[in-house]
Amino acid sequence: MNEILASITEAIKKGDRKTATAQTQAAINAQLNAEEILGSLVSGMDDVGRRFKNNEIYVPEVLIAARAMKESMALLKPLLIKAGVAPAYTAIIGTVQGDLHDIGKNLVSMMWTGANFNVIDLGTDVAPERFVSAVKEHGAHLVGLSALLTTTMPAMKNTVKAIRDAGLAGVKIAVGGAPVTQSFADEIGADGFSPDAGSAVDMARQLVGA
Ligand code: B1M
Repeated sequence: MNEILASITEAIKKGDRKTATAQTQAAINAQLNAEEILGSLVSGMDDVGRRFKNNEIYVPEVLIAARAMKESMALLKPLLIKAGVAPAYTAIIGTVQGDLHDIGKNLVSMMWTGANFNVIDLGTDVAPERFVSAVKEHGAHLVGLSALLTTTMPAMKNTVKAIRDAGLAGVKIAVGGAPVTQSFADEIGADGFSPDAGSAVDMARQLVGA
């Protein structure tokens, strides 16, 4: 692998924002292929996700790596647009109605962005109809629902039902959050469940067939 690309991956893994952005700029100046530069960034975030899933690192390290990724992506974005490289998949994410917890949802959003999904984050306390209209508006492939309260788990069920009732057959629904389990996900008819933001990337890729 090209030395600059390898150093970008290493910098993201370490959450080293300065090196990540400097090396991304160096790769751009050296006219390296935009998709390969993107690949080096995604590969760094993949490693962050794997270590988070294995409890080798914790939330602060993920946030620091995601910030390095975000700033490097900002440099790369004009080049990706020029080269016509767009994320292949769009995901809508939000915390369900009645629930204001967003720390875990934001981590999943960052990890999906790091895996090169186009993520539309609807925020917290999102009504089922808003999820439905966002899926239609953006032609989403995936919807991610987060719930942190046992009292808002029924809202997750209602949201899955609203999306199914809207006849959005192609869209996959992923759920997660501290009280959510695989058996609850099965019960409400979700397509996927993951217990953490690292596994949420594997789940998302699997659901959309990436
Ligand atoms: Co709240 N709260 N809270 N709270 N809060 C909990 C969740 C609680 C367990 C605390 C407790 O009692 N021990 C409890 C819920 C009990 C229950 O329902 N079983 C609780 C309660 C009761 C409440 C209030 C009702 C308190 C009150 O007002 N009486 C109230 C509700 C407000 C509302 O939402 N309507 C409330 C309010 C708040 C704050 C606003 C103060 C704040 C939220 C700030 C914010 O999010 N911006 C807050 C916080 C911070 C917590 C705790 C302390 C931490 C939650 C958190 O961010 N964890 C929490 C207790 C605890 O967990 N120790 C608690 C870190 C985060 C990284 O983990 O969100 O689980 P988590 O996300 C993980 C996974 O779950 C998964 O990946 C993430 C990363 O690995 N994941 C997904 C999450 N979403 C996913 C989606 C996926 C896939 C994976 O696919 C789409």
